[in-house]
Amino acid sequence: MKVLTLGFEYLPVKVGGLAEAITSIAEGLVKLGNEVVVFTPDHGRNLGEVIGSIKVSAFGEEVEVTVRRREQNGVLVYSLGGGLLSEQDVYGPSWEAMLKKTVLFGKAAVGLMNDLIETFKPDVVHAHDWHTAFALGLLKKYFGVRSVFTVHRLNKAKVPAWLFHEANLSELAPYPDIDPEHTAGYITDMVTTVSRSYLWEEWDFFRNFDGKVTHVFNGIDCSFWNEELLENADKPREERRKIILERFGLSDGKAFMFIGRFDRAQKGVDTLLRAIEILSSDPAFKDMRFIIIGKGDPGLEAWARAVENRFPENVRVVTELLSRETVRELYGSVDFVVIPSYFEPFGLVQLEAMCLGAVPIGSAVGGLKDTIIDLNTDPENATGLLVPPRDAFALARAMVFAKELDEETLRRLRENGRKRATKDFTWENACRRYMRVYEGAVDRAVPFLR
Ligand code: NHF
Repeated sequence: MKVLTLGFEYLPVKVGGLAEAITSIAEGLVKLGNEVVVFTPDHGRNLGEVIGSIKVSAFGEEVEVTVRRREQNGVLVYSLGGGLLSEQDVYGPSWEAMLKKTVLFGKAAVGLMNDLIETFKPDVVHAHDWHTAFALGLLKKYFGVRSVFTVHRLNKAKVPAWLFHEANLSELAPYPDIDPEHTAGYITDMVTTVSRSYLWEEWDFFRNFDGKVTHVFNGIDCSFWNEELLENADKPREERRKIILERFGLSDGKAFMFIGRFDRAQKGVDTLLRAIEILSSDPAFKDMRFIIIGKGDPGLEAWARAVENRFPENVRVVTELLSRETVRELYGSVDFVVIPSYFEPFGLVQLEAMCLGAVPIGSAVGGLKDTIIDLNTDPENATGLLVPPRDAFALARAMVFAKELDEETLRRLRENGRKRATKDFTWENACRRYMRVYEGAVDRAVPFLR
């Protein structure tokens, strides 16, 4: 098939997990014999060779859009620059500027399609997340192509209707404030999201498109997250743990790690900090070590530092950016990775951990619930532990329980986890399912069959 992919992030441009997902899907589709073309804003990166330009009128002026093209692992990537499309901050510098960027991207996408249509007529347009809503609407309007809209994370924000007028999509904006991800879902042929549990957790949104909604799990590429590539691959795991803890100035103990954004809306570092405070009065605490990696909200950073200062023998907070190799070394050395998210459409950390034999302890939400098999529910196939979200006491209890697990159980959890990450959640599986979605030959989320 000929697939046109639309996305605001495409590697090497990366803000979060979105870049990894869109790129892996595009490349995976190529491996399965599809022709894949990507349209993405250039975000001031100047990637690829300039092949032409398009004049677009938007917001009362004429913008000269530069079209660059590169081939990246079999995928033809067109990046659109000029005006706000060259703004370095992918989702900035302000909400208004970003909204204008999404409109400009949509209009430029039509210009580019006009140039390509005689040589590349897509069978399907695959749009990722709401930033591509205007592009999707316009491509649908002018070229009538079948389309799929994938939600990686709901944004749940409204934008003023005049943006739709400005995008030449007045017919999609009958009210003053419009939710663009709702509009995208409304006009597209199929709507997907990245895990089954997230779909049902957000059914209030997805029910609006009942009949054309399904999930496609993301995957993980274990070729990088691979134990054989560790610096100390030849040493036993306990030995590696000792070395890594020492590197962070900690003596040996059961090691728990958190890696992620310090935010108040999703990643739940506050739940972990609270759990550590609760644990500090437990006798088990003296043998527990916590490495907390991330940054973001200044209040949460200050709280994390305060916890570190209070328990310098047990807690390390790392706010500087670590190389992927260092993160790999950590996954391959610590005992547990804690993912206390309030919600998680799919999540990558738990699978990266599983690839490298770290046992995940995650909130029972979204993709975490779908990828981690809980020890208390299915001991034979378990890959980790699930705890209720936003519950510091439950997390504290789970961490003490984890600390006491015997070697044999730990070995089984690791083994199962590795298998699950490398066999069940591959990008190839994801792409095969997307191909069925493109053809409409896929099961749907049916509320009365739940
Ligand atoms: O993995 C890519 C990513 C997900 O859970 C993640 C998220 C955003 O929040 O699909 O998108």
